[in-house]
Parts: sequence; C-alpha cells; structure tokens
Amino acid sequence: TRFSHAITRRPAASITHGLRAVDTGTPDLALMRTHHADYVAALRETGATVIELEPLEAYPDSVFVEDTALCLPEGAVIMRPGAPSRLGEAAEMAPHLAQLYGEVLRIDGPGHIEGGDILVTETEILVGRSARTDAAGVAELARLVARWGHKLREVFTPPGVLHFKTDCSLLDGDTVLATRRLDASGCFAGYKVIHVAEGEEACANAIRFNDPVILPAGFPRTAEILDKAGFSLRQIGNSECAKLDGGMSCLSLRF
Ligand code: CIR
Repeated sequence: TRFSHAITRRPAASITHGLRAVDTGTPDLALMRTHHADYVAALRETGATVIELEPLEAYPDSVFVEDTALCLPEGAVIMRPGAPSRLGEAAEMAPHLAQLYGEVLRIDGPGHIEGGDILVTETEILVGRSARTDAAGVAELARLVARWGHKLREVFTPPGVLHFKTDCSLLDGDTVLATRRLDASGCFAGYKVIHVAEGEEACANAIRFNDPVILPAGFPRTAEILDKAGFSLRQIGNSECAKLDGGMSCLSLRF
C-alpha cells in the first residue's frame, strides 16, 4: 500500500499531564517536539503530504492522533475513545477529515473504540478488544465498514497492553511485526510473523510508511532482524512519547 497523506498534531505543553499506565517520569516537551519534528520529516521524505495540526492544550494526549479516527480508502470513521479525557479529541479531528474525504462516518456509541486497537491489512481489519475498546465499539465499527465491503475480525489485546497495536505493526501485505505475547494469542494465523527481539517489546509499535519501516530508536537487535529481512529502516527517538505509552503508529493517521 502506498500512502499519499498523513495527519499529525504537534505536542501541546499539557503533554506533561498525558495518561500513562506506569509513571516513569514527566515527558520533556522540548525533546518531544524535536522527536516529533523528526517523525514528520521521515513521513515527508517518502513523498507524502503531511498535514500538521496545531497543538490542543485542552487534550494532553492529543498528539496521539491515531486514536481519533480510522482512515480507509473509501472514507473515514471517527472513533469514540474509551479514555474519558480523550473523548473530545475525536470531534476535533472530524472537520479535518471532512475536508479530505467525501464520506466521514462516526461511532455514536454507547460502545468505545480507539484507533490504536485497529490494524488494517490488505485482506481484513483486525480490531483488538482492550481496556479502551469494547465489544459494542467493535460491533458498531463492523457495521459501518461493511458498507464499504471491509471484513472485520475481532481479536484480543493481552492484559496489561494498552492497545492492540502497542504490540504489532503491519510490515507488508502479509507480514506482521509482533511481540511473542501477542502472537501467542493466535490472532495472526495465516500471516508471516517477525518477532521483536526478546526484551525489545517496546518497539513492536512501528509503521511501514511507503518504503521505510519507521521504528523507535534504541532497539538494535530488532533493527538488525528487520534489516536482514530486507526492510529499509528509519529510526526516530521516542523516549518522551514512550513515557505516555505512545509509539510510532499513535502519532499519525495515514491514508
Ligand atoms: C493514552 O493513554 O491514551 C496515551 N497516553 C497513549 C496513546 C497511544 N496511542 C496509540 O497507541 N495509538
């Protein structure tokens, strides 16, 4: 799949109040901005148009735009985040997608679903139930995308893992990068799976964006595995977003 567009949002100063499962320190805003600029540059280097939205101070986690929407070739779907502090971020994204897409649908609830739990492959849409995404949210998305002919398969995010894609990424049409703990659930039957190196679970959230695989920096053994498998790599600092359980996929919507 070639991507022509991505949407990102610059980190707000309120990022220091962002949600985190475990407190490993307050993110440094200046360093996060530098990493974010490197990330945007990496997307642009592939020839894609990157739309950079302004920071939203009212929403500390709003840099993680992926959770607000699902972008498909036929149209976009506005999500309904399961984190109460993030619910309003989805509505903030809607007008931007309306400018780019003919059809923008919306999860109305009562269920919840976040984009970080959705992996779109060439043949299906995998959605992992998690602490943020419930059965009703998955069912509503399944009904909405059926009109565009997409098949959706519900899977499960392991306990203690924030989002389904915290632990996996799509590398090409039928190859996935995943942690062993997620792969053990059997959700990738029929796909080729490359495991991240032991102890490098935090780099499973990568993205294949046109040519390169964009991987967080600091995971040399997984980088070597991917290099040997023939992928070109672009490594981006992610230390500050990692303090908030965010990674490479969370920082953009890609279509
Ligand atoms: C949150 O807890 O919602 C944010 N601190 C991190 C969101 C990461 N997003 C993603 O994995 N798609």
